[in-house]
Amino acid sequence: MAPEVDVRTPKCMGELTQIEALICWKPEAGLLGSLSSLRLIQATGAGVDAILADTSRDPAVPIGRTIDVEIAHGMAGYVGWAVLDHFRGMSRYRVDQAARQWNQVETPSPATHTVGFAGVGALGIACLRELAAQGFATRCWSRQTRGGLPSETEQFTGAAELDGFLRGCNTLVCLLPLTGETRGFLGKRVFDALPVGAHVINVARGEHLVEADLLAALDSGRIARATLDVFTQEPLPAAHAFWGRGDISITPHIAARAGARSVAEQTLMNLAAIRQGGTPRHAVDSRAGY
Ligand code: NDP
Ligand code: OXD
Repeated sequence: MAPEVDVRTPKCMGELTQIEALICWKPEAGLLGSLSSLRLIQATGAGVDAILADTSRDPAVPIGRTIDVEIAHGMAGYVGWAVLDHFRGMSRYRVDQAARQWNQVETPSPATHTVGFAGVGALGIACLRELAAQGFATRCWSRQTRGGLPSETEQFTGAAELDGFLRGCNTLVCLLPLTGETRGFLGKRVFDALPVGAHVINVARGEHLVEADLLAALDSGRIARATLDVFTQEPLPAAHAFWGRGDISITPHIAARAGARSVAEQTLMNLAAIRQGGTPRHAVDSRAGY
């Protein structure tokens, strides 16, 4: 794409002080601090928690997130699948197929089912629009009000409106960034505020979930199902309690990826902007932590 660029790989980094831009997702601890000429950190994806966690990082070096149609479509497709699979009870047809049984079960109207999004940023909005287009009632919760929502979507903001938001979510989708404020968000307090029998989908970060609280909420029947793509420890250890549960669907952090081409394009574009005194696209606010 840009033959003039001197590209280094982890096995062949050369003189570290020559490196001007770093493309990464979970950099080796201390690496950022060793790159004294660094002008841009380009995240290969949307989440930057692992980059911000490197305390050797110079906070003045801007970080750009990679947001593209592939990651947005990937996330909207994954969340759409998870909502529909549970809402339409598709698992029963998989069982019926194995038993060669033909059992038609009436499908409720999606308008009777509310999907709530905790976090309605670059990926949350793509998912919300997809579910609204499928006829589901939608609501979202964020720090500030945002534009571009379908007109029927109910919007809630801030701690004061969290309970009101949760009370109406038949499905809750966590698409918050991982910050000091949001770590452990999916815990007892949130589960207790959801309607009995809700479905919880976590596609954000494993550390949003308090695992013991989820198991207790599933055991008590307060939560009917959880769909989890992200985990505190990845890969999820073979001995982990989640694997054996019929009421938890597990995928190995595959919900969405940005395309390699757009990571390259956005890196080149952002570096050019920085050289001209500008800022990267989808720049991270280091103080807010996302
Ligand atoms: P954005 O940064 O674009 O959006 C974040 C949203 O969360 C905004 O609506 C923001 O509200 C809201 N928010 C942040 N802090 C709070 C808070 N304290 N209280 C209430 N709302 C808050 O995130 P993305 O959409 O790009 O990414 C969402 C998540 O998806 C991230 O955790 C990311 O790591 C994860 N991810 C997972 C992937 C996977 O394959 N599983 C792939 C890609 C991303 P406001 O704008 O008002 O501040
Ligand atoms: C991301 C991810 O942050 O893949 O993009 O989780």
